[in-house]
Amino acid sequence: MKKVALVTGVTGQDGAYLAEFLLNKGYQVHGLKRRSSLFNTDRIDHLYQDLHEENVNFYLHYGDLTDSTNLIRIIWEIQPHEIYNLAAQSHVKVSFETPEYTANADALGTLRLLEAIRIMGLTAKTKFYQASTSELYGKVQEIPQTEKTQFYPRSPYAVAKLYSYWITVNYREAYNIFGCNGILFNHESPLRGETFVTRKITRAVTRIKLGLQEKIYLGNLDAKRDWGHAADYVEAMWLILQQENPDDYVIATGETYSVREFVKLAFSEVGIEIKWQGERLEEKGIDRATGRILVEIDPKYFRPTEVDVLLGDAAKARERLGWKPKVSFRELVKMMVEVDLAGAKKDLLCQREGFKVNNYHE
Ligand code: NDP
Ligand code: GDR
Repeated sequence: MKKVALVTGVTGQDGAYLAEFLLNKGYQVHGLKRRSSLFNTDRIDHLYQDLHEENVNFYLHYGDLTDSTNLIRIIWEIQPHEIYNLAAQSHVKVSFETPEYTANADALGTLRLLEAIRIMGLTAKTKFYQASTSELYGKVQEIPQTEKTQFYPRSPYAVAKLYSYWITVNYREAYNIFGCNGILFNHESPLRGETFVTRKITRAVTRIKLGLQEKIYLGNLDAKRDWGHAADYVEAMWLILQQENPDDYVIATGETYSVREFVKLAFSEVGIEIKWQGERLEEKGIDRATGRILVEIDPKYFRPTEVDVLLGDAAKARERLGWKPKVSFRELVKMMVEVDLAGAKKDLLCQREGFKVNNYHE
């Protein structure tokens, strides 16, 4: 009998890596995807299986975390052994602009899934993974952060995720659901959404290199993050659900770098050496060789409340799950730059052939 998994957020960065990982492990994978006016399955198109063929193991279902009856029906139909709740409005800055929707999807969405498990009598069968986040730590209470560090969320996103963290713990204690939180620190990849800072930087750097873009506008360069690779992190999600007892785990690399350091390293990957000049809003990143300004600050990218430093201690995951990250910070930056450089070269070709190319500053 194949194990059956439901992955919400399957069209996102982590959903794509996790679906592939589970298929390789022999699972039957069901993914929840939202209806959209454009195709939104780019990240998982390579996993597509024709439903008319035999031995299909990958299915997509239309759904939304704000729609209880839809979730109940899908869970009832597929009777999953494991649910990975990765769906979320996952952009911290956007959550300040859409706080109510963020709470609905990121907080109540989790409750809807847990309630579906409970009311359909699946508590003994269905294990539940909640995509919790280092954003829960928010305003720094302790460095490094462990499973025991106090939470202090600093955005509507993080507050919604705080609810999800605790409702998962509560359903574990109240109803014996095998519910677990992976408290994952930032993880990136070439599949990262273009408006998160790492991908925004690697895209811009490669486009600047090829003359497709003049400069990049960023917000807070001082913010420090513990950045790992998404493929390593989805393995941790799976390991968390394979343990004898449900528990919560920090997943992190144990290294932290500033946004400024990320920018410098990404530029150096394409042979450009950046020097910094000026302070705060006036700070600029200048090409040492040509004197051109390549990085400027735009206050619109600052957040009303910021998370200054994240640095995780994944000792518990190391000891109990046998998990450790494989990809280093340098390798991650290099890999993201390489993939974006290939994309930028394609765009350059299109431009030369007369197609329009967009510049992204978001
Ligand atoms: P993405 O933003 O790349 O993906 C989010 C996914 O959720 C997409 O598939 C999106 O669909 C879907 N989604 C959004 N809203 C809804 C909704 N209302 N109903 C159903 N689906 C919805 O995020 P990541 O893959 O980076 O992250 C996965 C999860 O892990 C998220 O919950 C995130 O908050 C959390 N997390 C991420 C970390 C990271 O560093 N990446 C760190 C810690 C936690 P669509 O494609 O249609 O937009
Ligand atoms: P984060 O990721 O908020 O940590 O949330 P993001 O990449 O958006 O920001 C990281 C840091 O960079 C600073 N920053 C900018 N950020 C963006 N997006 N754009 C900019 O131009 C810019 N300039 C500076 C930010 O202020 C911040 O300090 C991610 C998401 O994946 C969450 O879903 C997840 O929970 C956490 O990581 C862990």
